[in-house]
Amino acid sequence: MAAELRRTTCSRDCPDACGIVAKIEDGRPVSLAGDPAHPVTRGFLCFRTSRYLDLMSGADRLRQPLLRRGGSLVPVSWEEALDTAAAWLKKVRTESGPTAVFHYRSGGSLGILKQIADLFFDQFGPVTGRVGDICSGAGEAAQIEDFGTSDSNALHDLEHSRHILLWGKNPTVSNTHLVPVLKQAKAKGAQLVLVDPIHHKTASLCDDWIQPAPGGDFELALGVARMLFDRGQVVPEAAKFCDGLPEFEAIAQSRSVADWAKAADVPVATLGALADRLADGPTAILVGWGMQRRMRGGAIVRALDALCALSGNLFRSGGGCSFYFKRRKAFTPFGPTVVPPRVLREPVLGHDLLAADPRIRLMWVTAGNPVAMLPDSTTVAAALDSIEHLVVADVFLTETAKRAALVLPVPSLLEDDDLLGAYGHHWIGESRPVVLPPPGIRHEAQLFQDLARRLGMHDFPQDSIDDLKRRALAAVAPLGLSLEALRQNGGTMQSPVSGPQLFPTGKTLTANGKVQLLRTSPAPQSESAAQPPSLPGGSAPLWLFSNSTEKSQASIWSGAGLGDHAWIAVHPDAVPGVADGELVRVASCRAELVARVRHDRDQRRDVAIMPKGGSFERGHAANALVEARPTDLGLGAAYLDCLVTLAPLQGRAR
Ligand SMILES: Nc1nc2c(c(=O)[nH]1)N[C@H]1C(S)=C(S)[C@@H](COP(=O)(O)OP(=O)(O)OC[C@H]3O[C@@H](n4cnc5c(=O)[nH]c(N)nc54)[C@H](O)[C@@H]3O)O[C@H]1N2
Ligand SMILES: Nc1nc2c(c(=O)[nH]1)N[C@H]1C(S)=C(S)[C@@H](COP(=O)(O)OP(=O)(O)OC[C@H]3O[C@@H](n4cnc5c(=O)[nH]c(N)nc54)[C@H](O)[C@@H]3O)O[C@H]1N2
Ligand code: SF4
Ligand SMILES: [Mo]
Repeated sequence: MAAELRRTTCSRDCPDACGIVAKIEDGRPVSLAGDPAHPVTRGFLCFRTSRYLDLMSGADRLRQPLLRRGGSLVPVSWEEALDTAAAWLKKVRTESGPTAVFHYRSGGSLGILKQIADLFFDQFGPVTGRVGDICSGAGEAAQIEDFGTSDSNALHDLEHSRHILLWGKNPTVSNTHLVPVLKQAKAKGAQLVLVDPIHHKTASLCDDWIQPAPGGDFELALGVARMLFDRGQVVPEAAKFCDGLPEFEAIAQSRSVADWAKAADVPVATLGALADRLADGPTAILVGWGMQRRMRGGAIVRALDALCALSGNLFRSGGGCSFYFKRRKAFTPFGPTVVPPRVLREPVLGHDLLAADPRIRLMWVTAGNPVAMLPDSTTVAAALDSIEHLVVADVFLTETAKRAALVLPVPSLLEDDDLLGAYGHHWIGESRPVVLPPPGIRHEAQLFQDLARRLGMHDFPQDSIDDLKRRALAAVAPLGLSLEALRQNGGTMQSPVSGPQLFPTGKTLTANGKVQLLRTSPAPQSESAAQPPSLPGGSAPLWLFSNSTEKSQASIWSGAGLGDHAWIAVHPDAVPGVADGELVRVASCRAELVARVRHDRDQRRDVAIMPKGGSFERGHAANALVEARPTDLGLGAAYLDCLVTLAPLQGRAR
């Protein structure tokens, strides 16, 4: 039979929302490629999704509902699974009220129809909800405070930049399809600068690489701000379009340039060079998501917003301070429709679950693996284990699903049917099943429709998937982005509600249209983390980075995975007497684990790097080490304010 090409859109929690072309032979997908016609995907996929077919047919793939019986999870029919879920939901609501139910939805799929789950729990309850955002909470809150929104100029506007500052960003790994845009900007003369305490592949793309102390970005930015003020590089109109200018200037003037530079651990000349690049605009600042996962994360992003505004780069093409592309902007939301009567904080979820009074009796997890991915995995795992009815809907049998009383299998990203916005560009995509899911799998919207019928929820939408998509596109269909138009355009169209520039009229979206500058200084970075135990023969405390890796999407690994031990990368001088490849004890104020050392001469001596998404059960999880603490703004999680010590394993086991 001839091969057929079918298109869909990647729904993973990734800025790129790629167009995927699946090659189908005899009804089976045989290979995946990037859509060459998609203006951002440009014909290639990342490591993790190009190998998705292996995952889909792998051992951990869920193929039918599982119910806990006599201690183990056994396959059951959908009838039984949904009858059970409905009975539990009813019982808990009747006996303890709807707030004894907690719905936790993470970003495993960015499909907009996943909001149906929120709508379901609003209508069933309202139940206890989640507040905060461990992913981008601090940065978004910072930008909303400063600019009234967190969104960006069009992606390809970067081609008009003279300088692009990649501030704490590693697009080679976590935003792959930005790389060709950066290369194009470079070809047009732009200079690229990376600001990152960690050396990584993206450095090789850049003209300059600044390696500040971990979390030293606030001091670095304020030192640059002071230089802008001192050298007359603040644009004269700044006083008109900013509120809080005297207060911000007072922070900048509170220390000498030399002091700021010392606190950031960079040479004074580096600050001057950055100030010059900002003054020689258009200069775009691309703010990564990593460094706002710190106690001072909000303040750091606010300082970068200020640099952009004061140097006159906010309202111009080729400029901007881009943290996020507002991926839901084009869609009419399904939820939230009510203010939840009670909330639990995502960054400290383990604690809040255990402390909830009245207690949570039923927790429903949609598209997340909190055991592996939330800080302080041990407490999260204990909290989940304490719940009477844990229901998990997922594609794979994750560490969270393994703890569940009921597991509901949902379509994989190649079987799903949904709409996607992106947080790395302004295109909208449709996902359509390129292959039918196995018979034991049900679309997540249909799952809630079936459940709603069982529970007599007459207001819950029972529309077809296509009609749900039409509802989501209701506001943009009159502007040309209807479902039909999307299909005629190969499943991808530019959002009609996002233009080339975010602030084309010189006004922000704050109440008075002005930039609201940061007015107070945060506590020093040195106060951000609890000291780890001092281990005999061990290292000094090192800042633990748990960064994205090419081969995994958070806890979902493609390819061979981590093997017996997670790796931990350090400078060869960081841990005395430990050779490359040796096993070490890694200890934080929370826990201890064993990992295999990788030496890397390009790293600072005060850092250690582990993968972001290691397994908790296998002792690979950085999150076992990370203390659960909220960021200064937006209830993000301060994942990266974690100090660890490393020491050789006793007996030198290898
Ligand atoms: N391959 C892959 N891609 C992904 C993901 C994945 O798991 N795997 N996850 C996706 C998700 S959920 C998100 S939110 C994004 C994540 O996007 P990011 O969090 O931006 O991803 P990382 O690649 O981990 O890059 C973070 C960078 O911030 C740097 N950094 C950390 N602390 C500091 C600091 O104090 N100062 C400075 N200047 N830099 C600092 C780190 O060294 C690292 O290079 O990526 C998405 N893309
Ligand atoms: N140490 C450390 N921890 C971190 C980070 C870090 O940088 N360092 N980064 C944080 C960030 S940025 C994020 S966003 C979080 C990510 O945390 P999570 O969102 O919990 O990450 P995943 O492990 O990808 O879990 C998502 C799950 O959703 C499932 N899934 C996929 N599609 C669907 C679907 O359509 N429906 C349902 N029901 N399930 C689906 C996937 O199979 C997967 O198991 O991790 C955070 N944790
Ligand atoms: S995970 Fe990201 S880069 Fe990879 S295919 Fe999906 S959208 Fe593209
Ligand atoms: Mo994220």
